[in-house]
Amino acid sequence: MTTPSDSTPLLASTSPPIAPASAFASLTLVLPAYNEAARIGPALDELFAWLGAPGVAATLPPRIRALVVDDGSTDATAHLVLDRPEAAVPEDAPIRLELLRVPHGGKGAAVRAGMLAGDGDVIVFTDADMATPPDQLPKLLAALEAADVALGSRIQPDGSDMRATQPAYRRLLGKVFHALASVWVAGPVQDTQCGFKGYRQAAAREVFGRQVVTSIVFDVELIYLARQLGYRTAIVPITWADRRGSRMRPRVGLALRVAWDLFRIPLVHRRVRGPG
Ligand SMILES: Nc1nc2c(ncn2[C@@H]2O[C@H](COP(=O)(O)OP(=O)(O)O)[C@@H](O)[C@H]2O)c(=O)[nH]1
Ligand SMILES: [Mg+2]
Repeated sequence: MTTPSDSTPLLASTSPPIAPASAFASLTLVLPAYNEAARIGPALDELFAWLGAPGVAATLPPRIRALVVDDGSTDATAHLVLDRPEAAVPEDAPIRLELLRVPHGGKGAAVRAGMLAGDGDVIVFTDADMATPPDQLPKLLAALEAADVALGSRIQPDGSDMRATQPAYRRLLGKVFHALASVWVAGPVQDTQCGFKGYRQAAAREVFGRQVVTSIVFDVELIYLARQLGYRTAIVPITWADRRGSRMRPRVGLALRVAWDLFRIPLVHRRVRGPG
């Protein structure tokens, strides 16, 4: 005779694990891209392969928009995006690829344009080279169920640092930058520069509506604004791997711009205060 307690483990082991559905109805994934013809094809292959993998859709919001923001690429980036099958599906398809073209203004300006154009309940930006693999998205979405802002972090709970895959000069520049940013602007956030951050829509409208910095310092400004506005902010450890073909070139002009932008953030936003 089979008792209920005998049959329970059998049932559990033959059923697929049921992953929790997302609490959100829609997601916009903003992908800034500038002259990315060499990298955007494989990166979008990786993204859409993951989104279409068995079991993945059930864990994500039912409506997903991937929004590539191209600010005047002079190569085939825009064509490569528009020619993809995911861009040719109907407007109301569950998963769709879109292109937003804006005047050239740098990564910060492109991200701002995408974050303000995105209509998802949650809006996430991520580097178009997929340095953060798409399978990290559920971690960010889960964090946003209890937070307004979720910041990807390449530093793991055990202290190991995914930025170890970067070239040595980038790690050194990163340390100098962090020392300046943490004292003056960013406070306790350890990895300000991770290109993987998510916002509930209302927080995105508020924060990106106030963003003025368009250089690589814009990430620090976002953290500063979220703090001033009193948003609940989650730090989300994610896996990450440096991808070849970085567009960042360390130059004197860039260093001066970074110093100036860091300096002015608290001054520009000195009157920004959250409710209460
Ligand atoms: N739209 C836009 N995207 C940019 C610009 N500069 C960098 N990006 C994007 O920002 C992301 C990260 O750039 P990447 O060169 O990989 O920088 P790194 O990973 O920090 O070395 C990529 O998706 C780039 O295409 C820019 O001027 N405009
Ligand atoms: Mg990169």
